[in-house]
Amino acid sequence: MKRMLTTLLSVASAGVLAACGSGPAQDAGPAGGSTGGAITMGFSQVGAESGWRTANTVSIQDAAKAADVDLKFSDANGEQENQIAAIRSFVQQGVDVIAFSPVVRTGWDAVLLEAKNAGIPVILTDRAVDTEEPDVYKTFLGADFVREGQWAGEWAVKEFAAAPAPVNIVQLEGTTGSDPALERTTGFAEAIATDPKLTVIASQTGDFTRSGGKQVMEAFLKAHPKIDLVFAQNDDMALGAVEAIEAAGKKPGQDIKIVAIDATRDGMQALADGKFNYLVECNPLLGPELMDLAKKVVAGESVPARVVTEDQTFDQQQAAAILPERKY
Ligand code: GZL
Repeated sequence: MKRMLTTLLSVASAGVLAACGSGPAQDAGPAGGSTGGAITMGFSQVGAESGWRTANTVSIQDAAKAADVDLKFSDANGEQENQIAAIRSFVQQGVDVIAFSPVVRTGWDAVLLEAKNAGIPVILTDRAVDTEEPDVYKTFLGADFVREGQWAGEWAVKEFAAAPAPVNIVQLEGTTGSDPALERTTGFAEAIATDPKLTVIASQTGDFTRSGGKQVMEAFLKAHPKIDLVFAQNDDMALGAVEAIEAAGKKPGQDIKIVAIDATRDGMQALADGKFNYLVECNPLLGPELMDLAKKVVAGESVPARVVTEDQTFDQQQAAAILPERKY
């Protein structure tokens, strides 16, 4: 089990979270609900597309309660315009701090400038943005997605070292234009480039959802008679791929190996069951650290520009031991 050195801090896993995949976490109510906490935070969440997202939402809502932060939580249902509208609403309401997980990397300059001009600090969590505007957010809290992709690729190179050429890989990409999809693709490609017999023969977005992963994998199986490995950029798409592979009469984890990123409970179960072969964790429990950063930012304290969470990896042997205590 590898553990990436934490560049700045590890994210403490806090709180008992509902098992992933148990349906979207209850919204904390429409933006505007408040309970008179020490500071008010407007949070715009991507949506409820995956087990990871559910765990992330619960972590943020639980941490806000524990930190006495009034949380105005908005679920964007995967749409950037909904996030932009929510951020504008938070500015109009005069919240103390805005935090959000940007569904895609681009298109945020105008609304981030509006928050800056209103004197409301912004924190990016989970995903980063591309912007030319200086000082439009105070810090980024989240994982190093390139490293996650590299770890998945490094495992693939080792796993297929003795295999004959070609080793055909299909890639299930996350949401098009999102930070994790772009960077995990980069990291994985860099790692497998060390062994030319490993080739990505097909790559398509499954939008980080189980149904998306299943649909894309069904098409890949029809188009490609020899697939040796699936690299799925999250567990949910990998679990959808398992359904497609089994429906095609093949054994996931044996006929077609699977490496995925997130390591949520459902993914860890598939790893323990031998249907996945390797998992790279992306810790969703960002809530406690986000609240600490928010209080510092509102108090005018300086915070690091980038706060990278700790990741680790799991193989099948480790999965069975980990499962009983897995909180998400
Ligand atoms: C990663 C996060 C990704 C997860 C997916 O930090 O943005 O979005 O890997 C989720 O499961 O949908």
